[in-house]
Amino acid sequence: MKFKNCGTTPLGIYPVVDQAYKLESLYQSGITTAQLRVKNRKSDELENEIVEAIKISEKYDARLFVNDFWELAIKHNAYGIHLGQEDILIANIEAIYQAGIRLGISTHTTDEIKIALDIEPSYVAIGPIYETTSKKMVYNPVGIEDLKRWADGVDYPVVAIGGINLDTIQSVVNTKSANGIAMIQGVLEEGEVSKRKTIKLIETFNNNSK
Ligand code: 3NM
Repeated sequence: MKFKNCGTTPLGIYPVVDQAYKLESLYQSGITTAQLRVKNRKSDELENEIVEAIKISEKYDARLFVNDFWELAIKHNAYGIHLGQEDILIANIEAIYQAGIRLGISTHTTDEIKIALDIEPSYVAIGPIYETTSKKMVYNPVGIEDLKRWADGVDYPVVAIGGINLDTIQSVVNTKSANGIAMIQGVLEEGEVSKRKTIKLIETFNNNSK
């Protein structure tokens, strides 16, 4: 099938947010890729959040991936959709492809990577690189060495995720394996977007990935 690529600019620092309004200050700080990951919301609120996130992202010409809600993402012509391993079993992959929407897939093991590669996605996310408290995890952290090893076998952009923040990012950047580095807590301070942290993270990514 081969899903569309995400262009030649690396995905870079890739924040994952639960509310659309947080995108504005991220994009103002230089972020070019983000994900809207909404959990436990009523359906009308959910759709509003998705519409709002797409609108803000278009204003900044940013690459927004909608987590899970692929039907709403198709309806509102999102740039991309991000799916986990359970989601790819139930989502209509063909419909996403036909809509011309990019697709990113989460993986946590080499077996899951094989499953993702069969779908020929726009990127493959590998995680959790480090321990994370942001999501209940049944997997051990992948670590830096396996990230490198696994990414070597992946002919698509790799997104590293899980426990990456200002303290840990340098080791991930040093692998030169990550086209994108996704994070929830890393860009936040007391639950709100920290422009200071975001700008530092972008600098660290850019200084080392040239
Ligand atoms: N997915 P933080 S880890 C949403 O490994 C998510 O698939 C992961 O949050 C995976 O940056 C994760 O705060 C949480 O650790 C990432």
